Amino acid sequence: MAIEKTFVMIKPDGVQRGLIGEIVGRFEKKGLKLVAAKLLAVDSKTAEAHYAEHKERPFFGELVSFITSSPVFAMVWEGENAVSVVRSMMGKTNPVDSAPGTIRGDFGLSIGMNIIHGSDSVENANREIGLWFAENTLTYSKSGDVWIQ
Ligand code: DAT
Ligand code: MG
Repeated sequence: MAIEKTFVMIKPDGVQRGLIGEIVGRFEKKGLKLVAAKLLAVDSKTAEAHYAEHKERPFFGELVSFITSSPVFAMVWEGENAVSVVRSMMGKTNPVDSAPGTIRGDFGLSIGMNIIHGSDSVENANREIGLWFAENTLTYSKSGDVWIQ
């Protein structure tokens, strides 16, 4: 058993297109547990820190201005192998290459506006949770847990 936490963000395009409920519903139905969530306007400093690994890439400026252009919905999800489970439910970085049934495969067409972010490793998840949620994530039991884990 490896219970992990992962940072997930519905990007401005997902929020504007009314996909918060659809995406949250997928993770809930999968059996992951929501342990933190907030809708927020992102400042450039947070966006740059979040995407620091891409700062030399040609699309970095575009990425930061996209993420800061309109509110995002930030969350932390917990569960067995949560990091890789969320990544596989998201689909590939480019929605055009993402399989139907994945979030990007079902809802996206553009690599720039690909709807969702999910941490790509436990190490990055811990770093991102620290960056986005200075307040603590919650610890609680759900009555359905016994039927999932
Ligand atoms: P992911 O979001 O799947 O982890 P990533 O970490 O490689 O992908 O890149 C972060 C984001 O940057 C990605 O969601 C969309 C944007 N991006 C990546 N490659 C790009 C490219 N070639 N052109 C434009 N935007 C890109
Ligand atoms: Mg990434």
